Amino acid sequence: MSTLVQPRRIPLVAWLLAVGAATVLLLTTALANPAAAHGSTVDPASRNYGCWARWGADFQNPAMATEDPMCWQAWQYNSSAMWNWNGLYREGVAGNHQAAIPDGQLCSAGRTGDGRYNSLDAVGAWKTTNVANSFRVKLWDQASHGADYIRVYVTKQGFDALTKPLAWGDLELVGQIGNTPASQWPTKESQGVSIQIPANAPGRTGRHIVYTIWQASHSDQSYYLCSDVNFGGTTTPPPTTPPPTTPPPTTPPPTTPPASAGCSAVYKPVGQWSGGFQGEVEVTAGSGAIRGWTVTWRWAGGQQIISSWSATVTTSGSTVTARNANYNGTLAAGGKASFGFTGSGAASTPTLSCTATA
Ligand SMILES: [Cu+2]
Repeated sequence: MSTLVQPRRIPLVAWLLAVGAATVLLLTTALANPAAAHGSTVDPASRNYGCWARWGADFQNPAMATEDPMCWQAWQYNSSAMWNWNGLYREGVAGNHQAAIPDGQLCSAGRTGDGRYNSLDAVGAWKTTNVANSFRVKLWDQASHGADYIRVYVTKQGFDALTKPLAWGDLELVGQIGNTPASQWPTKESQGVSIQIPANAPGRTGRHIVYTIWQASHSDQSYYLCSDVNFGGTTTPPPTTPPPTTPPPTTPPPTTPPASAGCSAVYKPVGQWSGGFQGEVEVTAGSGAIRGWTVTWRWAGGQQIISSWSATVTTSGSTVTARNANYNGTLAAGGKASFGFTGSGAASTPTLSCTATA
């Protein structure tokens, strides 16, 4: 920017007043918009956060063109997508993410920000982070917005991220958290806070895309973040897993049959959108401990399960059977477990029945 030069024809006092007014205006604008920092997924890194972290200090190095060509094209297209790695959001979506963002534009949040992030939709060999099938997504919230919810999706096995633009139909929900104010995010960062969302994507191998939707608790601000991962990679060890549980010492068989080892199940609608919906089922053990549970119901309107988590869900005709996952079948008397799913068709509240294994 050129240095300020007093224009000749304007009297000095008028000029000073004009500059003063402009300064006040700038300050007012800055104060009205304090959340200049926002956030992103940093591990596995979002596309633009990763390009910024790897090359921000050396972004004109031509070696990037061969060593990291997807980042190179992104830097060439618009470097502000990297400098503003924390600003990949839309406002006013009102939860209708699929309506707001066309297929093929998921990684740019529907070409948000006047197209600043369009290069992130490019299909190709983005650098990946190695992850295990059970992994965590770390989200850094620089502005301490907190979250109404965070949803983590992974592409289905068979999706080819090297040749196919990402579409909503390629994704399965594999992890999520609900309303979590920033004060409850566990890690204080140099700026803001961070949280790790557990995700479980069984059956995945090789290259995939993790897609994270962060609904910030800050007006209606929704972040859409593509992270490229490699399942089963070997350069980083999988996250620490608890040691295998040894069977408990032999206990004498109970002399009386356990008290009514039943269970009950309650359906909770989570959300719905055009042509689909998401639900959660809470299972509660009866007055006795149980070692497993099965929840069944029938759809009345031709609904189909699209994806599910924390239970093994099978469908036969209109009948759905959900069995506990291996980690949430054992419940103490009155203990609770829950599982979730997304479905296609009209949202409805099914009548559930629950049977327990004592
Ligand atoms: Cu923000």
